[in-house]
Amino acid sequence: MTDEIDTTFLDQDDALGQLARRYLAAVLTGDRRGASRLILEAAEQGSSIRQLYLQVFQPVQWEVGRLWQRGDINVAQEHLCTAVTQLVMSQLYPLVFSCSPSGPVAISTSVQGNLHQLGPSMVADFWEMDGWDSRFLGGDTPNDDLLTMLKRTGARLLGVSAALPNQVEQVADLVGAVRSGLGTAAPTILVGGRAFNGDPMLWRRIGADAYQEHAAAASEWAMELLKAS
Ligand code: B12
Repeated sequence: MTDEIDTTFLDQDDALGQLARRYLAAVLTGDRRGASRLILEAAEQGSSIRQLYLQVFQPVQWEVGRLWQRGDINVAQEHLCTAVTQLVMSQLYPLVFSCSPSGPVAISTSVQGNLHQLGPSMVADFWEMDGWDSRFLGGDTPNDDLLTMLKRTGARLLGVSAALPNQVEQVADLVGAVRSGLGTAAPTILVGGRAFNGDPMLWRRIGADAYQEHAAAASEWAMELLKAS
């Protein structure tokens, strides 16, 4: 019997699947320049940001987690891969910022206690490319300070990420604080991340407005919100 730990996330057999395997190999041998070059060349040759994020960076990061869980790589190697991916994503920002935002403010963050940043940063970048005036706050944002920022910016959309089951309670607290602190001015609250993925109704029980599984779904869902407003 195989379970998640024995099944690679890098099983796609097309050009992007091959790129993902080469990118991971470059990072694991410490070749940051090579890893960066692979992605920038793919972007030049027409791969979109959405493809590179969801078909290269995301499965590579998941694979890194699997390799770590198996004991095949250590935390230093995971840190290197994550740091390179964050670096290369930032090299793609001229493309992410190629259109001026015309929509309302959308904020994406990891909930207080959650140190995992890449998922909500991808969500923020997709929203930016969709025309939202998007802000990514990083990981472990204190609930009180987030509330202050929501008030100051008049954000219409808040995306909150939780990676581990024990972070869901923090999201519930945040949802409660946003609703009681902002009343009718509260933004629409979308939740996501690994902690929500196993239970598609969990978002409802903690009082959020919606849940989406990945950045592409979060983007499509938020487009509908924009159209409806
Ligand atoms: C990198 C990493 C870290 C780094 C993060 C650094 C950083 N700057 O981000 C560090 C070292 C801090 C870390 C710490 C820990 N980690 Co960690 N980590 C990872 C790893 C390898 C990759 C995460 C990542 O970048 N994923 C890539 C992104 C793109 O994928 P994603 O997060 O799933 O996001 C997508 C969707 O989920 C969704 N989404 C995410 N957020 C949101 C938000 C909204 C609003 C929406 C709509 C959608 C959405 O859209 C995203 C894009 O499509 C994962 C493996 C994995 N499977 O993810 C483990 C993993 C999540 N970590 C794990 C663990 C156990 C830990 C620690 C507890 C380890 C420890 N003993 O200390 C700590 C906990 C820290 C904390 N308090 O949060 C486990 C969790 C297992 C579980 N029980 O669920 C994993 C799965 C590894 C594993 N295979 O066992 N980790």
